[in-house]
Amino acid sequence: MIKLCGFAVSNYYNKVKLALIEKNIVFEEQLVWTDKSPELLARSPLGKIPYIETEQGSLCESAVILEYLESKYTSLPLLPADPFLAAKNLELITFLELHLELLARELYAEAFFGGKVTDEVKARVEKQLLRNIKAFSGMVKFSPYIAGADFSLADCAAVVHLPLISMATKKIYGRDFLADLPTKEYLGLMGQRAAVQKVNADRKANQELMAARMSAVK
Ligand SMILES: N[C@@H](CCC(=O)N[C@@H](CS)C(=O)NCC(=O)O)C(=O)O
Repeated sequence: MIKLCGFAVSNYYNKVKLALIEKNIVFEEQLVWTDKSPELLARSPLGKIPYIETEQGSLCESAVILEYLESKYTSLPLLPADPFLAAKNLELITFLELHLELLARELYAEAFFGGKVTDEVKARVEKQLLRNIKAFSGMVKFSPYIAGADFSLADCAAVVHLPLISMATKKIYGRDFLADLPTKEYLGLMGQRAAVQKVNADRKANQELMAARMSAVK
């Protein structure tokens, strides 16, 4: 059985978890904090989560994990059958993660974890993020799913990343940089899915666990 390892506050963890649930794959979860233990580093060389355990060994990097799940579990595909359309779907995910989420991530320390981000970083992220969101806006469909008429892997990514980008930019710059996109309607629609409801409920529970763990360390 597939074991999904990591913690449910993580957007990348939840992206994989959504795909597992939507594809009706039997899996179990193992709570792993990013403590950089030798056991973790043996499975995920940079100590990042998520990773999965399979009968053949472990796999890290959520994009690779999703590709593996798509090719191994074919009965409920989350990518179009047409190779070009499948690639367009993956293009959307890569673009969102590389050019939006990874930039917004530079704000998370201050936006979510009580840390500080320098004015220099804030100014650079603002400029690049606004440019990249404009480009991203030309790629997304929201009709009603992010890549078109069908629920797909791109939705598994969008549902977990878009709210974080909105929250982080609201917190740091006082306005939601995604405000011109129909994210509210989209996330409302996604919130009707049982898989999304489960992932969100588990995230909230894990958030409390994480807060308790952090205050115990202080
Ligand atoms: N590119 C990775 C990103 C994973 C990632 O950034 N995970 C975060 C949690 S959301 C993490 O493990 N952070 C701890 C660290 O970087 O040490 C993926 O797609 O799996």
